[in-house]
Amino acid sequence: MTESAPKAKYRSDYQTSSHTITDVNLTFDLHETQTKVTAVSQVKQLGDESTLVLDGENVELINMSVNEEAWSDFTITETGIEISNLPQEFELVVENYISPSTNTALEGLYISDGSYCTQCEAEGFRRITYFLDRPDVLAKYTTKVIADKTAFPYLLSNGNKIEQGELEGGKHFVTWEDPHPKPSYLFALVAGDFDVLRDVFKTRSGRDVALEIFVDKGNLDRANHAMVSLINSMKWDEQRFGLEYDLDIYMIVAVDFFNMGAMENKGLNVFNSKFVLANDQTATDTDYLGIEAVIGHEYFHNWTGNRVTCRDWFQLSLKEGLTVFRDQEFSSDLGSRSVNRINNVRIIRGPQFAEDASPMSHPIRPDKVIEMNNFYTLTVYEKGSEVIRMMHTLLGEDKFQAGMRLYFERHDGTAATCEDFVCAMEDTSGIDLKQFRLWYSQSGTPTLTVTDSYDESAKTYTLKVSQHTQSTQDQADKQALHIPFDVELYDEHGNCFELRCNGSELNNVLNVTQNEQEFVFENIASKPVPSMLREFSAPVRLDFDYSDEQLAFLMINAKNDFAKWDAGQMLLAKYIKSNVSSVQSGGSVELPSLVVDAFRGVLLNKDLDEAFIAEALSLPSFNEVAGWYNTVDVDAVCDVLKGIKSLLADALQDELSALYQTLTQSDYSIEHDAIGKRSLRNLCLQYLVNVEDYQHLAEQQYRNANNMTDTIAAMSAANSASLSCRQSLMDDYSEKWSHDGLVMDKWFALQGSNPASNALDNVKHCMSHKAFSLSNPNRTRSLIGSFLNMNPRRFHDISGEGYQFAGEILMQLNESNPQVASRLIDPLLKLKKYDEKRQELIKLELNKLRSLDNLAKDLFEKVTKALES
Ligand code: B3K
Ligand code: ZN
Repeated sequence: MTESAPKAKYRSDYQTSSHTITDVNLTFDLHETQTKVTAVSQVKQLGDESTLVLDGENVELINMSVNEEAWSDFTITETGIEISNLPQEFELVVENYISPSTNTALEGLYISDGSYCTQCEAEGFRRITYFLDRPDVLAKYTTKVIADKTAFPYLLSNGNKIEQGELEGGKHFVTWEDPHPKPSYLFALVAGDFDVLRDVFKTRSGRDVALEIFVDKGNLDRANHAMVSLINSMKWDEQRFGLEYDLDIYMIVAVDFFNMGAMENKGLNVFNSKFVLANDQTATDTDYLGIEAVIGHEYFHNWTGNRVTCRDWFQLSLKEGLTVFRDQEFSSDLGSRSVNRINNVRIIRGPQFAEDASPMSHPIRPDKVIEMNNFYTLTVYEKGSEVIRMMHTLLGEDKFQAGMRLYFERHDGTAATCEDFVCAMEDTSGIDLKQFRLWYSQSGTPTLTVTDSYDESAKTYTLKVSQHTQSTQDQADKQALHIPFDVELYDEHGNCFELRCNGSELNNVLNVTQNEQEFVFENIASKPVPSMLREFSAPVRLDFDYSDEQLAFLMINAKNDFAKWDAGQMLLAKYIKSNVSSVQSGGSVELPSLVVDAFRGVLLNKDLDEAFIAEALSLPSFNEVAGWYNTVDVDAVCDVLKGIKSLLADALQDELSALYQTLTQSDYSIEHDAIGKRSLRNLCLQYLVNVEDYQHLAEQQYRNANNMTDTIAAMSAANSASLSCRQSLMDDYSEKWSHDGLVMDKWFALQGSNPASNALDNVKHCMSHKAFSLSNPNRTRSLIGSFLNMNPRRFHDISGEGYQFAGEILMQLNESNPQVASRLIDPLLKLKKYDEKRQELIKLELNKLRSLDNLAKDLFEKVTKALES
């Protein structure tokens, strides 16, 4: 960077706004390169400062007036405009131009496949007009949109439609009014031609809400599941949280060019089409479940995010952690609680723990930010949700819901802080959360180290628990946290002991609050097997020296599925680690029969759900395993994971193949039971293709599949086992779907994760596929993202070619779409995890980026942190 380095903002520097805007009246005259925006704002000075500093980026000012008088007392700065000599209260009119068609960053107003749409969170509204673009300024919006009537029959914005009409020159207009004051990041506008799926939802108080889902022409047959999910979300929020929708209309628009998943704009959600469009021929079961979760998430934001919003962006987890918790509960109430929990825990133990250990480590409420978009992270979202979940564990459902009610009573219609939320929980429950608050300010992953001892004569069993959080790049000193530690003790018959601990009754959850603590359980008749950190009661690593027999025992006897699964994962972890050491010293991969038999037992257990069995038989990902090591040996870990899979496949082939046959379903349905059967059957296939006799199943399944889940499972099996049929399946699919980018994303993702030695050349070649475009974030993430994140062997190839390729792509994206670039760079930030040679090669690429004279602040923030590590 030759220009001055981007400046950081600190949480501790928060100051209230000098002014507020109570009402804003916007007019958009849409034009590809010269959209005219007129903003009429009612402004009030709040303190002593009379100069008004507005944010603005890439906006071209035409005119300004104050109280109907032309105003020239202003200075345009790098970050906005400073307007001076203003009265206490006034009407400000700003007229400016913006250029949607050249907006490749997809922030502010841009064009997606011919439709206009907006993305304003976090700080995109300033790319529309000069404004107080901060979440604690809440205004009432009225928005008039003008555009050509034929090309853009639908003109949408937040709230209710209050007027529409024809204009000269083939144009028309629609005016929207949103009665709920909101921050600028929740503003939205859409203009285009769509097919619309309509429905009505009757709220529990009897009001009718019009539901409208807008999709590209021809996609109506893919919008149904989104509508069903929306209706389920509205019902669920009424039933479980007592929260009702508050406008007469709820609109969702699906667009193809979108930087993330979706956006909760008031009354007008804009969605990445990936999280709306699905039918059995184009979407997998995972896609269906993803749509349900994201539709739910954005809907739940209406209360947790929109009605109560964030005071400043450092408080992001206030709305995101809480809303993720709500969407996880929604999915768990509608589907399988254990499978949902397993998948959420995998995210924490894999990529979230990796983020904690990376140069980007930060607490769920960050203290220092250069580019806010860089903090929409797994830590803020997923760990943020775990922090809410721990409060839920400590309080129980009833008190937690009472806390929610108090939170809304106190803060509805305002911009609040994380502290406000914790206070509401504390005040309703009477539970002291003083030490618990550290979860908001302390980064990193704590480790709980546990040892046990049994006193035969006293009939007591003691758990010694110590906690330690390693320093992170952002924070050297760590304190002891308040950790809810859920335990259960089993006797040899698999019955649970009643828990009396340190002299009082215990309802499973121990409060770990000190660096070292002892918990003595009384009346324990025989040495128990402990089940610990049940339901993953805190986002920590557990270190306990379980024997193989104890883990195999828990896999059978634990009372809940999550604990069974976790025991299986711990057993696998032991043998992944020991095999990695053995492979490193020239040995081969081996598994004792106890391990194989334990998994055979799970596979044959008729009492278990199929979906659960599939999870129990799934090995941890490379990325999760990498997190167990300071320096990861890429090839050894890949060899071991592959080796274990082959060993299990070989030993269990009869059981796997029998199950594969029995689980065949003739019709496709997205009932949870049917999804579970498919996922177990496809897991069997994934194993079986490692045994020569069964390799034909992949192609057979591909040819016979009547739904996308089975198609992709067949291709994925062929891809990961490098079967000879792989190429012909890939070609067939590409021929069938190359007109549809969204469906091709699955194909691009397989190309990215292809384990073959020529994978990088293939990936480069795929970039000229007619369905690929680097300007589309979904395509980029599918192909390039999966190569960087899901292809450890080829990406980390010691030649450095993978890193160089990443560097080149990042340079292009730095100019066109810094937000997408900044997501993509994450694997390169973890350079310290690899050997010195690889570290040097990665550094080379990071330094090239660092020396660009137009490095976007998104990348600047990450690259500098990584180079400092
Ligand atoms: N609130 C948006 C995310 C905005 C990301 C800005 N870079 C979607 C969500 O979390 O619901
Ligand atoms: Zn969210």
